Amino acid sequence: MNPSGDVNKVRIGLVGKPNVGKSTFFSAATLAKVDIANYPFCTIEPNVGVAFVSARLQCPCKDIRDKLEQEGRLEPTPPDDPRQGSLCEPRTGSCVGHMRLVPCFLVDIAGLVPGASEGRGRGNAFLADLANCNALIQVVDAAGSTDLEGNPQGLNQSPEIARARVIEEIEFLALELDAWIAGLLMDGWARGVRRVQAEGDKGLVSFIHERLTGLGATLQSVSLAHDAFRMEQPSLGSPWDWDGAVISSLAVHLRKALFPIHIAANKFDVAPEGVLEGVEANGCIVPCMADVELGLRRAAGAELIEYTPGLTTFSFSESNTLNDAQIKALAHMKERLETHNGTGVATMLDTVLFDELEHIVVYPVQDENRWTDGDGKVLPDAFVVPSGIQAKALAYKVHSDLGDGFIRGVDGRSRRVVGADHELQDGDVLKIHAKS
Ligand SMILES: Nc1nc2c(ncn2[C@@H]2O[C@H](COP(=O)(O)OP(=O)(O)O)[C@@H](O)[C@H]2O)c(=O)[nH]1
Ligand SMILES: [Mg+2]
Repeated sequence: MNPSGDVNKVRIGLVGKPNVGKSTFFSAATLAKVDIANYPFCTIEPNVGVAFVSARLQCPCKDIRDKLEQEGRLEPTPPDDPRQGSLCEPRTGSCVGHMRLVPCFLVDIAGLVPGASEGRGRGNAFLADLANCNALIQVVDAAGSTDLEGNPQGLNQSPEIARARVIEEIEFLALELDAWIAGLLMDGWARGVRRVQAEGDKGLVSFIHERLTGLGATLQSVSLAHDAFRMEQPSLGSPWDWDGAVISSLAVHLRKALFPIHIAANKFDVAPEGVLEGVEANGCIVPCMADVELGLRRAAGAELIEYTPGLTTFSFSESNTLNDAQIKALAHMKERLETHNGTGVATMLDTVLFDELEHIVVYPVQDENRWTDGDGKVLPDAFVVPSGIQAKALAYKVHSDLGDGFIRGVDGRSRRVVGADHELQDGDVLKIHAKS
């Protein structure tokens, strides 16, 4: 899959049949008391929002504070500090208690209906939306309370029925993607196999690659999928003779390589116990309660409670008096939060961004001593980038001029000079020197 829009931001798509809680998940995850003025195109596309995800490591402003305190230049954080010690000045997102929030785009992709691959519903527009994301989360109804079209089937399902529905949902999206990929391949198959005659398997792989570049296929991913397919079916003859069924099974391998689908097992608060036992996915599976997360974030926004997304509890604000209905609703949410170890919404995004996509957070600065930008702002930028990114590639993400003129980097902690191919680690602070 490949990114679009702001190439520096990860784009995560939410997909699933109707009525599973996609829009609820989207609203909860994108509801933040932060200015989104920096993301103009989010207001153009109503289904695109910014979700703030907590960096896994403490913000480097912790190092600054520790050093200043040691040198006696700064008093320890007072207990009533609203920023709980943070010293940085994030341009986007925020940082409290050295917990730095970094942005990623979230897209609410409606339109998964049976036959999407044949053009039903939003058809190709739907599939193109999927291909435009760096990662996909399929929201499923873990309670089994809806059928494939989203029609309510009642709560209190047995674990067996709910599990069967969840498996059916997961397979349903996979089948649509398989059919779509198979269709793209069959379209030019005759032309493709002619190249096999001339170039052998290599020709086939590059034909598939060309057909699927719009889906973010790389030569390497296609080649791996092709090898796995050949291993599974070693005695196939020439691609000339492959029928639709064979091409479809090749499409399955390609789909697995191109579209890992991470599962948000939503409505977990009303799901029967053990529903996810034995359920398999081509990605991670995280139990979620999107509506609880939405309720908590709204209550926190209204300053009724203090709640940090991702945590397993919250506290009531002292300053606000609650009416009986609010107390009852919040007590109910608190109980659900504590029995299920959090709502799963923040965990889901954290897992997809950092484990599945293997991204890290790095901090480019202009002054390697003070960790500031040209205006003296402390650690203004936190970039979410693929793990193993090299110094010069990061320079390009900051600004193309900085990449073109790259001379060297300086590691903010060790003050060591690093070259263009220096690989960055999570939490690194880097100064980039470039010809201007
Ligand atoms: N019990 C429960 N209901 C939920 C949860 N998340 C969403 N819902 C409800 O599911 C219904 C469908 O939600 P919506 O976000 O509109 O689904 P979409 O069609 O997939 O976008 C709404 O009535 C939500 O309140 C959840 O975690 N638990
Ligand atoms: Mg919706």
